[in-house]
Amino acid sequence: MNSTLVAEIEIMLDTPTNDGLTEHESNRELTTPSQNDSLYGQEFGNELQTETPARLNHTSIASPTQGVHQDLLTRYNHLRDHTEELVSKLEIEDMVVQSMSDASPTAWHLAHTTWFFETFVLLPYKANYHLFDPSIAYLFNSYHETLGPRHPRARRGLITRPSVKAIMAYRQYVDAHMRELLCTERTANPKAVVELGIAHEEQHQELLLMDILHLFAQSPSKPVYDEHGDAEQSLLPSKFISIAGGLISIGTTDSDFHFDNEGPAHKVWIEPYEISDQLVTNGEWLEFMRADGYRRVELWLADGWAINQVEGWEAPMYWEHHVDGWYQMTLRGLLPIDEDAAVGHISYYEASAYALWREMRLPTEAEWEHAAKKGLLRQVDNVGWQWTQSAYHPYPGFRAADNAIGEYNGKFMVGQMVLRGGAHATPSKHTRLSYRNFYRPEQRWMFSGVRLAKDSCSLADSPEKNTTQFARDLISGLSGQPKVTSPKYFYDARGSELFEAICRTPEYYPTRTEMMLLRQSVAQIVADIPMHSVLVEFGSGASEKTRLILDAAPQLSSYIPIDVSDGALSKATIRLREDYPNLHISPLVEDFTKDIQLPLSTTGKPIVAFFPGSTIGNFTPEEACNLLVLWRERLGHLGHEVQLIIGIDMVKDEGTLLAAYDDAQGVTAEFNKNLLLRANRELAADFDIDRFYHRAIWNASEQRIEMHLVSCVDQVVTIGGYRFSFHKGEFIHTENSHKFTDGSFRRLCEQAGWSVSNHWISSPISFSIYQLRTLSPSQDK
Ligand code: SAH
Ligand code: AVI
Repeated sequence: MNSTLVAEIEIMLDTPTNDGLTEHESNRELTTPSQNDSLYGQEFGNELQTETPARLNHTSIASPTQGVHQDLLTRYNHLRDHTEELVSKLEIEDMVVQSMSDASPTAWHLAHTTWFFETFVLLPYKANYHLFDPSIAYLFNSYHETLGPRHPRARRGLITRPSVKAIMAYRQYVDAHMRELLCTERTANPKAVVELGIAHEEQHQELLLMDILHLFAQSPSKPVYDEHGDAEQSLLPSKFISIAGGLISIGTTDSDFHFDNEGPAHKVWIEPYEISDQLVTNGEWLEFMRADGYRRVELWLADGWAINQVEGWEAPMYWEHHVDGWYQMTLRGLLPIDEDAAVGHISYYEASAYALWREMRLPTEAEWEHAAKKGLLRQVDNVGWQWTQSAYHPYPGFRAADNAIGEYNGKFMVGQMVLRGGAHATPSKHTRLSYRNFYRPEQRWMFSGVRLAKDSCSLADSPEKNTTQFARDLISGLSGQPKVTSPKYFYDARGSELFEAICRTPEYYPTRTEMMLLRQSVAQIVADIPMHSVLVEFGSGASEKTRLILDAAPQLSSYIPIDVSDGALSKATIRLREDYPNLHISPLVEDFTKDIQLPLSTTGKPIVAFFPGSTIGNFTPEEACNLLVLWRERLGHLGHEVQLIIGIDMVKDEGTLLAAYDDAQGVTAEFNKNLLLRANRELAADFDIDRFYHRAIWNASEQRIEMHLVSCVDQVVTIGGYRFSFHKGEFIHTENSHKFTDGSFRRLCEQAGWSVSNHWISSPISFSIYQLRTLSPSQDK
């Protein structure tokens, strides 16, 4: 496999003990004759020369206490066992054949990975270590010219001796010495190089499967490697996620093992974009084929078109057309195409043509990493590697170390494209969100798929297409009398931060009161939650209240926070994933008033919906009723049982209410005005926020607090080419916050078809939590 398999290890050497022993293997010699035969699957720098251990200086990998490396030993054992498990499914005859020059025989992988440990760990670190066989380096050293003569890559399939049996004996010999080394107290610490060796062999585990698949695909008998092997995952309906542009940071800041090409972390400017949460499917690819995508020159990059012509591409690699339709060679043998599975074995050129045909594009690696770190993507690293439209180049600030490793990286950072994620064949825990895999654009024997992206429709770019929902809603809301806006637009990243700041003001009692009530009553609240329930939260924000539920209800198996604020959602998701590693968290950036599709994995599981904060109060009674009906119908159809735990703010004295919505520090005022600033930022509007002031009033007849933004003067505001005039004193009605009595809330529930099964009220009476139930579909006649 190709990723720069060079950890941030600085190995400074002036007197190598084994002169010239370096490794650099390429798995990707070019297949087209016009291109030179430089190999680009970099696995290890040619500069990683063995040396006296005392000279090893590991810069970015924390040194453990020297001595017995129990953790490393366990990982080493697991690694080596796993490789042998992978090859146990093969016959000896499968192991020596090389099906193309990019691929290597299994026996070669087995020996080469072993040679790596022998050369870079045992020789420098193990006293009195004797080479198993001095001729091995010539055969199984992968790459470097500087090492002197080596066996040509394209002729690895001609190596029948050492036999597979002898190679296995070589593995055992090296394993025995490695185990001894890792169990021995030492002064020099081999951890960094062993880590590298582990990552190196993990890459070969995937390569081995790629190469076996290629080999088996050539065979008329279409052998099955593993009939129970990793199935291509079936997909849920995919959707595009909108992500705000701005200055973001990518690259690793991790002190754990990583390759040097993953850093340094640096800033990247991205424009607003949309990215699919899932990969393109075989079914979608078939549509491209039916639309003659492979024959339409206008969709293809020039170099891609040339290869397409020469090789006569008409489908992804490993697809075969039979009388009854398309089949695909897989590790499970030749199978009919599964239209719901992700398409694989796609070259960059095909991916790019497909994206163009869909009038989209591939994501840049910055866009990919940003979305993945926010936790917004599915099929991140367990289905297929995903092409990005980013060329593989050094990150800004990347400096080749002044040893040969650094030199090696620099020289391979050209002519290849970055893939992100990971594949079903990638060993688990091998990849990271900062991991940069890379291949040449024409290659397709790896497990490579496609994730689409597109530019967000910008109002400034296309004034006639006011396509963003915010623009449409704002323009329509300001066109009526009185002028209104939806409170859901408060919550961009800044708005969500301001809401959290409101919750900390002394005047805003609801959050504190509800938290206290939850703490007091949580045992009762969660008492009826069945095993393996799914917690679905509407308007989850920072998910702080949720933690009380999660802590008290370990029987919850998954959590689906839903929020329009992707900023708040992604921050909360990252923190929750750290704190609740066993909980399956699937965030959804959605408007919960819409008909949201929950992941199919929730089907049949008991659903517990959570709607705290009295956010229901931000809807008019009619809207609130519609919302409760929608959830009853939708959630009721998915789960056997549904309950809704909902927080309700109660009617109380006007002074307390007004103070809560007009706090002395002005945080609520800033929250309210942020709506105008958001319109300026996202829609190129020209609100002068100093010409509006925040107002909160108690509307006694409707039993609600209203928030307004009042115009201080006569003025005209422009939004995306539309002009809105305000006269002095005219206001935008930005939010309602309805307050309830026990009676008014119970009536609402009844109207919406929910029954109250329990409720808890704060003392003094200020805030309530209700547990509502609906009948399961089977009971619901
Ligand atoms: N549940 C949290 C946050 C309440 S603030 C708490 O109780 O403290 C309201 C949250 O609902 C915000 O995070 C906001 O972004 C989200 N929200 C408001 N309207 C929404 C809508 N229509 N769809 C999805 N999320 C919405
Ligand atoms: C989210 N929602 C319930 C809050 C409320 O109290 O209506 C929003 C808010 N508006 C101003 N302060 C807080």
